[in-house]
Amino acid sequence: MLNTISSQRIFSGIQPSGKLTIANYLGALKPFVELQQSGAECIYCIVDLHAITVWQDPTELKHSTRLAAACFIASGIDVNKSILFNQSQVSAHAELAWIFNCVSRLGWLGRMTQFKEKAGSNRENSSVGLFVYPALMAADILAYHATHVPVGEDQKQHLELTRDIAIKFNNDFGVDFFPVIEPIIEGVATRIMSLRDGTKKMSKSDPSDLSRINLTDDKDTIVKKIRRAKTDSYPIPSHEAEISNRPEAKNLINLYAALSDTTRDSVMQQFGGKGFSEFKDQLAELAIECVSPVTHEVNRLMDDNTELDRILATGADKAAIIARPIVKKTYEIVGLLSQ
Ligand code: ATP
Ligand code: LTN
Repeated sequence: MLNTISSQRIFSGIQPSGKLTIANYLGALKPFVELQQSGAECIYCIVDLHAITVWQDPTELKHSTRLAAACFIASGIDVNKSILFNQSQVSAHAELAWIFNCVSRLGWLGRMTQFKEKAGSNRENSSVGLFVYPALMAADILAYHATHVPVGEDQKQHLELTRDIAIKFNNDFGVDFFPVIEPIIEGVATRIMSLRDGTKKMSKSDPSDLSRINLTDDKDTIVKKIRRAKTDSYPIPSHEAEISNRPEAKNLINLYAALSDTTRDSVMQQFGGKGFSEFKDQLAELAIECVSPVTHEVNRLMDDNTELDRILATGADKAAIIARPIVKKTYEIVGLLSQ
């Protein structure tokens, strides 16, 4: 897939809702870099407007936004090849989101599992922004007429909604204006699970720091977190058939496969029948090998906020040049008078 899409426009986003994790790296940043290297036009966005759909401390939000930018660059995003910026600096996102709020149906948004999970039992008290989150996400993508969107498995439903919004807009107004996007969800790392609970996805906003490996964790912390990762009392499975009701074992095997660029099968061939202790030590080594160079570069970049802010502002200027005429044309199609 990756080498057949060099003439397409890629868009994706990551929320600055905490410190980026190894799941964000394997499920998003690593494929983002591969796409950049394939020669596709790539636009990557730190989606701060999405982050504030749940409470964010203002000082921490600024820090997390710069930290996310540093993680993109440290992972290999070259700001001279790809556009990197934060969402709130390009007003096209919020403007188009309003139009899409008027195109989306309440029923569509009410079916979104991310909303149900994040709102939990306290739905009445969740923000309206959290409910219309997917319409803003559609605006992010369609403001650039992006064609392909690399994401982890958890975003599949939101991308289907983006397709529905594009189709409904085009039908309602009798135009062929917004593209029907293609998701890119590939590889073994599209759904890395929590280290504390193999049925929950690893997430940067999980209250437990032990549930994840952050891209800023040092070596000792990584070793500690992997040693403490939940497992069961059986040996490591040897076949796919033995893995289905063992979510924690499956997750660690997946993580190992993703970090060593191999398949689950070959990991099971190597470790099947053994205990978890030696496996965990080797897994920790692989995780350190992956995370350490990124951490080192992130720390260097975070010493210079002015430079990070300059990079994001330059990216926002480039992004706005693409998005502005698309929003202008959308207004015209809808019948809004504008200059
Ligand atoms: P939050 O906890 O604040 O919801 P998150 O850690 O789930 O955040 P996002 O910013 O929502 O991360 O997602 C950024 C990208 O990382 C998306 O493409 C998403 O699909 C991917 N991603 C997030 N979690 C995982 C995971 N556990 N495994 C693989 N990919 C993931
Ligand atoms: N909803 C996504 C983040 C996100 C995104 C996007 C991803 C916001 N806008 C546009 C791809 C394209 C998430 O929670 N991971």
